Amino acid sequence: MKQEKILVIGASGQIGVELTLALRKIYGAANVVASDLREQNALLEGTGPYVSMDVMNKEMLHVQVIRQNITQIYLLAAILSATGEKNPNLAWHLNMQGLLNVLDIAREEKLTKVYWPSSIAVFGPTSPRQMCPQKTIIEPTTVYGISKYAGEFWCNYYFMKFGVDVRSLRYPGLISYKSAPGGGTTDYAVEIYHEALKDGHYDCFLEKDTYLPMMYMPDAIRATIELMEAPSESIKTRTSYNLSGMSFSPEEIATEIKTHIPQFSISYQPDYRQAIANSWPQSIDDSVAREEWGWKPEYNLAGMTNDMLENLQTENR
Ligand code: NAD
Ligand code: AKB
Repeated sequence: MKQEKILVIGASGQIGVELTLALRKIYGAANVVASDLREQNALLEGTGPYVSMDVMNKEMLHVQVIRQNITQIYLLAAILSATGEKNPNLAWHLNMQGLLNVLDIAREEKLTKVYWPSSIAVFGPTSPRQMCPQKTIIEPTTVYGISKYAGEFWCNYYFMKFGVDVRSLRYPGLISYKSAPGGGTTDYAVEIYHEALKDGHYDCFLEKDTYLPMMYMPDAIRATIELMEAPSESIKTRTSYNLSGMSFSPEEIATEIKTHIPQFSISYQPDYRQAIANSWPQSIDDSVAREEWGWKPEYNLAGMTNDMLENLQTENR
């Protein structure tokens, strides 16, 4: 069997750090090259190779792929929903051109696999709000959602036309303690744990009853690796798979935190991110992922809260 050599692009981000570390455990540190626009990352330091690189520079990317004998790419560099609404042109440009650069190189260099995440942000106000199905009305109203939906069809196109084995998940909002989130609407569900431990109070930028689909990072990393390791014939969806973990509101996560920190309090000051959250479904039907490659989440709100607080407290000690 050919030894895989993986390039993770956007490795210094919220998902990238944990995915790089998980891939290094499976494939060996030397076989997973981390790369990012950022010069370095303290959490990745000393764990394996790291190159500073801009995914928009196709020539540089191509040279790295050839020089490092790369066989797989995980593309995580993107601008997320909240930052995207502040700078729509930049979000569209990076989210589209970055993906097209990777897909072209994957085709030319006959890479074995490519991973590229989509998001629940593909759905818009006309999609079903509860248990939003894999195939439904999809009319996104954010530039981030538009770029993800277009990206899904580029992935499908490169698979159908050129046989590029590109796989994708529509992640919900991801919650983690290792690396900070990078400008999304669901970021409140990470900030709230930090603020609960630091100040005992959190001023939330969403209304208390804003339900959104969410997932704890260990489930997201496992889903990504399980998808990428599934036999090609099981992957029948070449746009992107719905993926579900849990759904909760700011009020519910605050109540769960109070079972650990009784004095914790929350207030609500909704801002522009409320409109983004209101345009997304409250829960996701991921039955196609469950049927086609056996997806099953492990964490619920209580299990995640236990783990988040325990790990953040250990880090602060
Ligand atoms: P992030 O913002 O935390 O990380 C993105 C990384 O990409 C950053 O380290 C940034 O420095 C890097 N980057 C930006 N521009 C670059 C460029 N031109 N060249 C190279 N690197 C560049 O994002 P994340 O939360 O880790 O998300 C990763 C992917 O997962 C994105 O495609 C995002 O849309 C998707 N996603 C994330 C979530 C979530 O909740 N975190 C949910 C759904 C989908
Ligand atoms: C965001 O809020 O933009 C991301 C996402 C759901 O894609 N977390």
